[in-house]
Amino acid sequence: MKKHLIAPAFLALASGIGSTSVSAANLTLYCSAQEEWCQLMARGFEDATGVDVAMTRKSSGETFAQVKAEEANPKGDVWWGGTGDPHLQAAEEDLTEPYVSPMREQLHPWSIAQAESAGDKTIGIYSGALGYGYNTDLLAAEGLPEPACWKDLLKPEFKGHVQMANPNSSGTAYTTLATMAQLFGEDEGFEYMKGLHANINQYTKSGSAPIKAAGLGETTIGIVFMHDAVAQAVAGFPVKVVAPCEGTGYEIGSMSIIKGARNIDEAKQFYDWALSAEAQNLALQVDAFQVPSNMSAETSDKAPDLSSIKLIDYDFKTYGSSDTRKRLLEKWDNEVSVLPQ
Ligand code: S7P
Repeated sequence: MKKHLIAPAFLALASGIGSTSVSAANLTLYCSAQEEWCQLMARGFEDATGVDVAMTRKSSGETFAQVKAEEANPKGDVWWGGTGDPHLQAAEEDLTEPYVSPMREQLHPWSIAQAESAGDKTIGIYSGALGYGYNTDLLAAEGLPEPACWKDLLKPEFKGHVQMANPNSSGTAYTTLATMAQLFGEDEGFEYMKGLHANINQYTKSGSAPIKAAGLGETTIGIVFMHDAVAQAVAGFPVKVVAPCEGTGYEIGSMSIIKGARNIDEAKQFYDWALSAEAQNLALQVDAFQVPSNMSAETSDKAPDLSSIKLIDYDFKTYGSSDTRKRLLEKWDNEVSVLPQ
């Protein structure tokens, strides 16, 4: 389809008609889901519309920081994917644009609730529960007990065996921090993060990296969204997925149009398309096991069944607010990450 748009421009130039060329439309997409899914969404939109997409993949916290840094001179048009908290913070800080898509009636209530809580500056595109996964071969080889709860990860025998991302760069890791603050209360939640720190072998930049490392046998346990752990098991790695016994937090993966988007028409076109069942079904081609927000989109039978997991009533309004997110990250930087291991 893109070729069809390029053809008139080429013919006009070749025949010397007019001084302005007909150029293909463009979209700059910032993507915070997994790389393969980001690529597929970019190419899928190009195929569906003929709009050229320049896509950059970065973690959720990193993309938030980029959008904030570019506030005076926005370069991105749409931010698709990544945990909802930094999208909510971007909405509060007026970095994103309100838009009410005609596709809204096709969406689950949790997706629309996300939009309504942010003055329509963001919307839910998928959801998924936090948990962890472990390498069954490594665990057995090390003679370690099977963990089933969050608190199991604090046991001294797991020293050096646990990996998670840095909550500043990663939405997954911020969800972990916010989950502990809600599950155990803020003080006890920070005590938990300090205890966990003693067992951490590495804080990665990307949220899904720890379970990829577990699959490869580079760490025993990775704290991630459960769907990212399922993806490793489905890919054939010896990974067991755990829904922690105390209960757990979850994400509403989100999408926002960046304020001052240079290609606002294409941004809205992408936004509407990305909410369609057809676009959301692309997830199945890349083993993305999140639950889609379009009620007619398919959920893989391998996706974690959220109705069977003990989910906390995650307070997106509070933990996605600018004050709370900044404060918790600062506290983690000052009180947790600096501790000796
Ligand atoms: O891999 C998919 C996923 O878990 O990644 C997103 C995540 O926020 C991006 O990675 P970071 O943790 O590094 O920010 C989630 O939204 C998504 O489900």
